[in-house]
Amino acid sequence: MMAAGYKRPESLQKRITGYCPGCMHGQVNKLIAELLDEFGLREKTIGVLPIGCGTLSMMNFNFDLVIATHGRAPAVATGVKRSAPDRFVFTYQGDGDLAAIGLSEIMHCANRGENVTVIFVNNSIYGMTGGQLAPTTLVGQKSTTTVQGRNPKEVGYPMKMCELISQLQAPRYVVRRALDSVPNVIQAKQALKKAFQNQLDGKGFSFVELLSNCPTNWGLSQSESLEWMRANTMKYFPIGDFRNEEAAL
Ligand SMILES: Cc1ncc(C[n+]2csc(CCOP(=O)(O)OP(=O)(O)O)c2C)c(N)n1
Repeated sequence: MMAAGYKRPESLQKRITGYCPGCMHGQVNKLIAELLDEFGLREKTIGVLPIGCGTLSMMNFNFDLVIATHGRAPAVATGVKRSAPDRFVFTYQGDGDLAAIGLSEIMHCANRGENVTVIFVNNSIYGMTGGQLAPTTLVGQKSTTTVQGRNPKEVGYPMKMCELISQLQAPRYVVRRALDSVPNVIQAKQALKKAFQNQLDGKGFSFVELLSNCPTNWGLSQSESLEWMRANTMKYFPIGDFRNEEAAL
């Protein structure tokens, strides 16, 4: 008899992801798909994808999707959710998409307290386009547009999106987790689960930031990139709960 092992979630297509070896986008895809299966939401879900490596998720997810490029995902998600409130609606966005091109959309969606879930994959670089500076690139971190490392005198300091969004009154759940280790991935899944449940309960806006890696553009192996995250990214962007309220404001 075969031992029971891992079963691919129905919410994932039967294919190998197109992500670079060691990139955690594939892990995030898997966590979302597992949760949609666990909640029985696959046929009720409309995911809103960004521009960036997150766009490639369209080939991995096995449920309805809209692609809203250049940071417009929170605005499109607003329209989808308001016109079809019985659908489960989430956005999936990188840091260039969400914190640069789409800064206005995310802030206003959060400020309106829309009943959607935003999943923010922060790898502190523009991954898809070849490693340019992002709003979240760390001070001193090299990118193809800051070859000497980020200099705050020229391009400002890295932006902390959880801290900014949690200053607003309406958001219900604003948390940061990291994908550097198995225990932290399990914590990330718990946070996504809570954010999904909030939407099902009609509680309003949830924002889950997941600190991630980009081995290709950081020029590191997977294990080196995870070490680098622990030594650098996670120091500047502390994991934790920035807003986690039981009662709606
Ligand atoms: C108007 C416009 N500007 C820039 C781009 C190029 N572009 C595509 S993806 C991307 C950045 C994506 O970076 P991020 O959101 O950090 O996601 P990642 O790929 O790292 O997951 C950019 C700038 C574009 N396609 N159109």
